[in-house]
Amino acid sequence: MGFLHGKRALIVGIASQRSIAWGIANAMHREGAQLAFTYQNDRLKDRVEEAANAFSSNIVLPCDVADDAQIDDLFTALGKHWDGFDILVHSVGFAPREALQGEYLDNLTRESFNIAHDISSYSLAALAKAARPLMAGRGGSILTLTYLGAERALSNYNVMGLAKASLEANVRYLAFNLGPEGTRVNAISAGPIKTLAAAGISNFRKMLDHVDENAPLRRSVTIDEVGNVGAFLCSDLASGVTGEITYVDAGYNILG
Ligand code: 0WD
Repeated sequence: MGFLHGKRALIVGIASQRSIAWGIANAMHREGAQLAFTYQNDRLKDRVEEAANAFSSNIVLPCDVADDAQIDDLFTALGKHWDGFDILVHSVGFAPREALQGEYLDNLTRESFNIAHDISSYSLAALAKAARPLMAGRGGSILTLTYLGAERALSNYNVMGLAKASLEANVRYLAFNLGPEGTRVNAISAGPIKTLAAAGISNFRKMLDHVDENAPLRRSVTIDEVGNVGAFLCSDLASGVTGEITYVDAGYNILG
């Protein structure tokens, strides 16, 4: 029996089979969790239905996390399938493409700042708040995805680095707030992986090559490696862990 047997998990953020959320869903399914999925818009609906089929789920619901009404509708609809659930995976990030190239100040605008923070950080708290009635008191777990650019100034990551720093603070404040009702909140800081979101970052290939050559393991990581740690963090095996940022990056973050 898998270590997530009997758990119900909502996966937000699958855009393709290369998505980190796909790797997480795969590991959680393998460990026995029942899964539900959301899709951002009609363009992604087929892809997400494909994921649901692959992971034996028939719960596929729309949710653009920029829209409060869609967030409310999501949990009303989910509540019709499940009277409660245990795991919320937030694998969502976005900043306007022009903000993810060149020097930080060159392409920074109030609008790109607001969008990056809204979609990449606020949405975690918005989902946690709306999910609360269905998650409270079950020993549940919330997981999000961050990146080293939250802590270090990295080329091209720019305003997304600020949004990820906000996301990491959000993890700590949510952990503090939701701990008394038994819900844990953690993040994985993943090394670079070639996904659709990564393709929006200028010179992403160069970052990936640098990790392949210099990380202690002399390679980058896979979505399955991130998925395995995500499944562990959301399981009862990690029942004492909350408010943490766990690196799954082949050790790259320890380099000076
Ligand atoms: O190297 C990487 N790929 C890393 C990614 C390293 C470290 C962290 N991350 C983070 C990302 O910042 C993000 O938070 O992991 C998370 C997942 O990213 P991913 O798996 O790399 O990217 P992708 O497969 O593109 O999934 C992100 C998805 C979106 O995809 P597109 O490509 O369509 O933007 O986030 C979803 C969307 O499906 N998304 C939204 N979902 C609902 N509402 C929204 C939205 N408004 N915006 C984006």
